Amino acid sequence: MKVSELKHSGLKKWVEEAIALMSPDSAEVCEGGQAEYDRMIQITLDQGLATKLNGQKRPGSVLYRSDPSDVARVENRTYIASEKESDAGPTNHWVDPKELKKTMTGLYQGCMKGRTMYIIPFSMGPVGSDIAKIGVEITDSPYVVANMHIMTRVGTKVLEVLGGDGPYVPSYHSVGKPLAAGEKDNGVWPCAPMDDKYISHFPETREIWSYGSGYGGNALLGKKCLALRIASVLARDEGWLAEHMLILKITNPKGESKYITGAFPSACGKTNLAMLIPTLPGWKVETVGDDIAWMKFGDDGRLYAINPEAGFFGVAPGTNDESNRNAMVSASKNTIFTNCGLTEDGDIWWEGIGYGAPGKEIIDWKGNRRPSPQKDKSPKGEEIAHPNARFTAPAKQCPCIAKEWEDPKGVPISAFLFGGRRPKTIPLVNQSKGWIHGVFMGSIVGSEVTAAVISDQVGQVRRDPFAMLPFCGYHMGDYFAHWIRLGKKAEAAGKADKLPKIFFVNWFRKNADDKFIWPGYGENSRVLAWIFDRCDGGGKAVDTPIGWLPTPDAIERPDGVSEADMAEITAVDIEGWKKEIADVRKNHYPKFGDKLPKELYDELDAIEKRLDV
Ligand code: GTP
Ligand code: SPV
Ligand code: MN
Repeated sequence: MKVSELKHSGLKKWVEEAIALMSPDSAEVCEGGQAEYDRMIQITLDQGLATKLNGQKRPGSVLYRSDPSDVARVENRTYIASEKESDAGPTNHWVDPKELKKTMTGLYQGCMKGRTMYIIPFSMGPVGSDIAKIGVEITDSPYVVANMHIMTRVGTKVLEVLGGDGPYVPSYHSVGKPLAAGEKDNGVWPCAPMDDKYISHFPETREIWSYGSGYGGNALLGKKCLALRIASVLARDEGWLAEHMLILKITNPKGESKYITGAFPSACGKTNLAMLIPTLPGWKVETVGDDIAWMKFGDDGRLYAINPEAGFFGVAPGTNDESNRNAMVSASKNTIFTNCGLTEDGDIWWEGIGYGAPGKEIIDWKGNRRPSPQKDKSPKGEEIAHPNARFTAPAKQCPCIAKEWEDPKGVPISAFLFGGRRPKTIPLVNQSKGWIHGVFMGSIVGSEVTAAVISDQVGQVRRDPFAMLPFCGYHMGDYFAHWIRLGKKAEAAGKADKLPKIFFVNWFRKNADDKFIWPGYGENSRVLAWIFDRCDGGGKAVDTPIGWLPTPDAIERPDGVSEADMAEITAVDIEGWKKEIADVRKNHYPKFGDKLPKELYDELDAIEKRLDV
């Protein structure tokens, strides 16, 4: 569709201004649909940026290799440009919005020369539903258009909902690599140097400006930029929650179902938990969402969650038929792979895929020919697939997608899980003593930094409150207060018992040999079953200084976990917790100054006292 055919006058004007600024060779409005998707893929095939995979093995699928500087989110180049620095808070990078817009306008000047501008109308959430939000992304990357087709709902149907004057989040994106006359990408992933990359958010005006990266959350602006950073600000203002959470449906052997959400930092197990195949007989898990949950209160006082996305942008390495068969099936066709290995028979390969690569040679994510790995692991630093290699797959291809996954009403949540990668101290599962204690737990989440972010901290434990450290669009202290306020409101309405119960989980405890003690994946169903029962007032538990822990026999031990192991991961490590609490008091909470809600300091005092036995 032509820009001149746009019926929304504000949108048309905004697009025309962008064209004048960015000087693309041509511009088109995306209409959605298979033909458009196929055309986008074909353009990148013609540019040598994509490889078509073997149609027998991976029908309708392609592989891309990105630039080695452009392989994950760039937190150091991500900005919350609120009017006041104090509104961005201590955990966000801030630049004065006027200054940032000036710098970025300079970068955007002529940035699409030699390229086509695509205008993507997209809906986060089912098109037309009350809870959905509309964005319009302008991009010069057909790779982004194709990914947005899978991850969001795109096209004319969104414009229809927008009508002549509906609200939308205007979102600029450019890879930041204009082409000279006659120049082509010629197989080289276009992006700008690190110091020119900007992932910027203007929370007051609800705008997103992204420049210089073509990868994942930096470029697919519906995901982290809109559905978390901008939406978290909307949620604060309007009394709801926009969270970095998976949503799962769990059904017990009696056929009773509950919905649970879980916030774990990037690459800490949300997709895997959302799709798990229980090892516990008679239990069933189905997927509603694997990364983001938007939750609003219903008239009954319960929190209802929707998944604003339409696809999975999942971590490839470590995914196999044993660990996550549902993800393997989801990505078995019509899937975009990025930074995986390419086998001789035209299929993808990654570390932990469960088998060695066929044939003599494989092409690694950098495009180099290497001997085919016989086993499914490679030495660190010499990986065939980048550790943050990803698959983009339609949610509807997931064999365990819950039938209610697109229900605009959302699903009523019974429990929130918080968690992270913690090799020590944090037990397998711990139930909060109440809402505020649960908010306290969320506020102190710590996790080893993973390859999902470009950072020199990878592998080190950092605090990542509510798994929202890189995604909260405002002051994190105000965010804690927002959570406390919601609990108090429910209490005042006599509906505190309708709030989800809050749990802390840790699948990543290690033993003295640096091996995971808990087998994880499908075996996590044992912990989910305990949580399910706790929500109904069952499940054997002991009251401890840090919360309610399962008795050593409450959770049946999986194979390979000894009685001593189980005792270790369900006990309170008093000394470890004292250090944890001291660290929160000294290094974590003071960051938030007087915005740190008093209730959380009270919790800190109380837990410290309880530990002092
Ligand atoms: P993002 O998409 O970055 O937000 O990540 P995510 O939270 O969805 O993480 P994901 O489920 O993709 O898992 C990331 C990595 O952790 C993969 O390599 C998994 O194999 C591994 N993983 C997931 N669940 C478990 C578990 O229960 N135990 C262990 N040991 N590893 C796990
Ligand atoms: C994450 O990093 O939490 C992701 C991947 O889900 S990205 O979309 O790149 O942010
Ligand atoms: Mn994520």
